[in-house]
Amino acid sequence: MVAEALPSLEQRLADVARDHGFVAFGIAHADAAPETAARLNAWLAEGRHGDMIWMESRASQRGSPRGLWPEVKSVIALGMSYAPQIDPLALAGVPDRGRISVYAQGADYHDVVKKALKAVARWLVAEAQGAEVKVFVDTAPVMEKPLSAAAGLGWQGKHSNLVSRDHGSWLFLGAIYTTLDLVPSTPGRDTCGSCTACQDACPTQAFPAPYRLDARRCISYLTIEHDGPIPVDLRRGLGNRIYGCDDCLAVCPWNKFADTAARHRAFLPRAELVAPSLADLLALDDAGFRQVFAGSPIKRIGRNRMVRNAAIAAGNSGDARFRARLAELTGDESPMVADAARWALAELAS
Ligand code: B12
Ligand code: SF4
Ligand code: SF4
Repeated sequence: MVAEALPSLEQRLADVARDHGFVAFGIAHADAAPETAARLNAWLAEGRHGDMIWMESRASQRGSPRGLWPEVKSVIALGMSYAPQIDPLALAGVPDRGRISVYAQGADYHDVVKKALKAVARWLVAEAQGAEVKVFVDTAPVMEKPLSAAAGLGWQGKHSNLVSRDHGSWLFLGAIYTTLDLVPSTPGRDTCGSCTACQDACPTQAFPAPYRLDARRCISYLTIEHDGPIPVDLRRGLGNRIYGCDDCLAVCPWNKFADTAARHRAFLPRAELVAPSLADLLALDDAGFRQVFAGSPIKRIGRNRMVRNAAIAAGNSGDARFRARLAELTGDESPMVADAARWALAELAS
């Protein structure tokens, strides 16, 4: 009797990843994206990372998997869907509400993706004796987008994020580095063609060229990462975006193929984060902030950045009802909140 061949390790790994909520899976050799380090270094040399000093402090480790871990042979790239069921741009015309980017309306993806990565990695270690693994999502010095493209999950679009034929712009990425020499997948192919929709949609002209982002002008950076006053010339461009921005992602034509049913249930939006009232956000103190944003990735920006962002959105609203609260905030203990409130009052007066 002929024994039936077991599916390959790579196939079983893909199946296990799917069981743990990953809808996109691929494998790349550790040296599959050799141009990445030079591109990262050029970006850093131009200062495009702004005050994200953590991007430059471990650049040699970030630039290539072997820079971080010399023994790594393969990168397993994984994607979890957070595809929205409603148009992320729908709130653009509702100025007394704040817009929170889709990725932050549900549970914190760092927790959800990390837990699933660890489960997949544990399976691999048990299955392939002697395999060593390290798991990463977002915060480690790992270039998740070019590695995912090399592993066939999609391609880096002109907005620089990974676009998938099946899931559009809406994948969280994670990676498992391993000492195993796995069979690589076919790399993704750039299918942007002559489209420029993402570049044209950016409210703050944050793309000096296709595929290149100047983070210092990006609303995601300004509202989340940047701790200080937001440059005055960019404040109107924020509109009512108070945490992150989805515009360049949302206009991508490939989203029409995104399978919204593939969204991981942890990323279902929390009702209070879909269209929060600016009046409520302007009223937040530290304890109130922690209560509303517990369990959400938003919690890490703290009350001051959130109220700064809400004050700028109030200034952009044209709604005189915000004046009284903004006047109170001009005396806020946080200088950046007070500054944003003064600017907003002047905008409303004009
Ligand atoms: C720093 C960072 C940011 C910064 C800078 C973003 C950026 N584009 O670099 C800020 C705060 C602005 C940001 C914003 C967002 N981020 Co972010 N961010 C990161 C982080 C931590 C590192 C990214 C990085 O390495 N940047 C450095 C630059 C140099 O790398 P790069 O963008 O890949 O640049 C490439 C191109 O410039 C390209 N290139 C250069 N020249 C040329 C020429 C040609 C012809 C070509 C083809 C390419 C090319 O080569 C470079 C190297 O690959 C990653 C997590 C991680 N560890 O990877 C998440 C990550 C990229 N972010 C993510 C998300 C979701 C977002 C937001 C959508 C959140 C939001 N809604 O507000 C926005 C999107 C803004 C945008 N258009 O990029 C996801 C993206 C998932 C995906 N599907 O791609 C990631 C992967 C987090 C995760 N684990 O899921 N982010
Ligand atoms: S996230 Fe918004 S601000 Fe940043 S590049 Fe995209 S459209 Fe521009
Ligand atoms: S909007 Fe157009 S150019 Fe931008 S990533 Fe999507 S297909 Fe590419």
